[in-house]
Amino acid sequence: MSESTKSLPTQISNLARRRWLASGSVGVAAAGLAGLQQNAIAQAVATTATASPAAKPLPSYVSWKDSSALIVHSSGTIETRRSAFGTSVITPAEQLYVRNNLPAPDASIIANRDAWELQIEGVKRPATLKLQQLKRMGLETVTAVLQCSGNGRGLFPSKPSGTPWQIGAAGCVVWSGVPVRALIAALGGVADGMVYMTGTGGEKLPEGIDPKSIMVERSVPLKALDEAILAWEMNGAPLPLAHGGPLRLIIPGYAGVNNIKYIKRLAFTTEQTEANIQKHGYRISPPGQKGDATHPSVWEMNVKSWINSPAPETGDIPAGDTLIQGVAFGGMHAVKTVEVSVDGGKTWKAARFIGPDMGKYAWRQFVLAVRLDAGNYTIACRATDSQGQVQPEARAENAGGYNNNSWKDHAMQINVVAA
Ligand SMILES: Nc1nc2c(c(=O)[nH]1)N[C@H]1C(S)=C(S)[C@@H](COP(=O)(O)O)O[C@H]1N2
Ligand SMILES: [Mo]
Repeated sequence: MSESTKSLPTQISNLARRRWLASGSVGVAAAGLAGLQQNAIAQAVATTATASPAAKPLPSYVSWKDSSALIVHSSGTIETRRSAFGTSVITPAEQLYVRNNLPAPDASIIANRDAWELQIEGVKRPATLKLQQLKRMGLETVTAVLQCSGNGRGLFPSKPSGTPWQIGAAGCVVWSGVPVRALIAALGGVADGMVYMTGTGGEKLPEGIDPKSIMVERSVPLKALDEAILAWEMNGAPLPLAHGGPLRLIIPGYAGVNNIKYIKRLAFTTEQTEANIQKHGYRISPPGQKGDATHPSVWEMNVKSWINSPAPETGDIPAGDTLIQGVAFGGMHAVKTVEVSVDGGKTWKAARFIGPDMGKYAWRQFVLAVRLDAGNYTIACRATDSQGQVQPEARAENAGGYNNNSWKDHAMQINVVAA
C-alpha cells in the first residue's frame, strides 16, 4: 500500500515511528559497534530519561492519553502520577502507564484486528490461529494489577540503572479474552515434557543485530497457564496498540514484563527462552552482579501498597480531618488487610477497603480517616495478603532495582499547616 492511500493519522504515526526507530536504532547500532553488553541495548532504546521528565510531551503513539495524569520519562517509559489514580479501582486507559522495551509496532497491526495471527507451538496439534478464531474458543474476564517489576526502583538509594519509577508504573485493569487453557484443550493439550510457557512480542526487529539481544520474549513456569488469558479487550474497549493490541498475553499476578504485548507466538517449551530479556534481564541478582540464569527471574509479584493521597506533591495539607487513601494488592493472593501509620511505622491503624472487590488479582482501594494537627508526619501503609504475608519494612536489595515493596521506602513526609 502506498503512503498516499493511507489515512492521515496512519501517515502521521508512521512518520513518528520512523523518527523514533531512527533515534532508537542509532543507539542500537552504536552499542553494537562498540561491543557493549547486549542487555544495555534495549535500555538504550527505551530509557533516555532526562533531567526534567515532567516537561516532556507525550510521544505520538500515545497522544490520545491524558498528559496531565502522566510523567513521561522517555518515549517508552511513561508513569501515572500519584494524584491521578482516583478512587474507582480501575485505571482508565488514558491514565495507564506504558513501558515499551522496543518501539511499538506500526498502528497498521490494529487496522484489521481479527486477522492478527498467533502461532501456537509445544502443543499436541501446533497451529497458527487468527484472532477471529480465538474469539470463538472461549471467553474470560479478569481484573488484574499490571505492574512493571521496576516500579519503585526510584526509591532504591543505590540508584540502579533503568527508569527511576516511583509508584506509577502500575494500574488495575479489566482484561477480556480467551483462557490459554481453552486454547490448549482445542489443540490436544500441552506436548509431553514441557516446563515453560513462552510468549513472543510482535515487534519488528531492526536488522543486523542478533534478535535474541533485543527481542521481547519471556518464559514463565507452565503452571502460569492455568490463569493466563489472551486478551483483546481492556476496560471494555478494544485493546489499544500501546497496551499490546490486537492481542496480549495476561498472566494475572505476574510482573508486567511477562505480559507480552502484540503476542505473535505462544510456545510450550522445555527450556526458558535464550532471549537476553529472559537470560540476563529481569533477574533478582545481588547488587553489583550482572543477572544470569542462576538468579531468580521476575515472575510472581509480591504484596504491596502505597498512599496516593495526601501526597507532598499536592502541597501543604490543612490541619483537621484528613482521609488517607491508597491502593493495596497481594500479587498472587488476595490482599486481606492494610494498615496505615502517621508516625513513620511506630503505630498502625487498620484502614477500610472501599469500592468493589474485583478478585484476588485486582487491587483494593483503602481509606483511613485521621485528625492531624499542624506539624510534619511520616505517613506509611502496610498490606497483608490472605496467606498472612506482610509487606516488609525493607526492600530486598538487588542490582536491577526490581520488586520494591518496602513500606518504609514508600512512606512519605507530609506537612500539615494550621487551617
Ligand atoms: N511485546 C512487548 N511486550 C511487553 C513489553 C514490550 O516492550 N514489548 N514490555 C513489558 C513490560 S517491561 C511491561 S512493564 C509491560 C507494560 O505494559 P503496558 O505498556 O501496557 O503498561 O509490558 C510488557 N510486555
Ligand atoms: Mo516492566
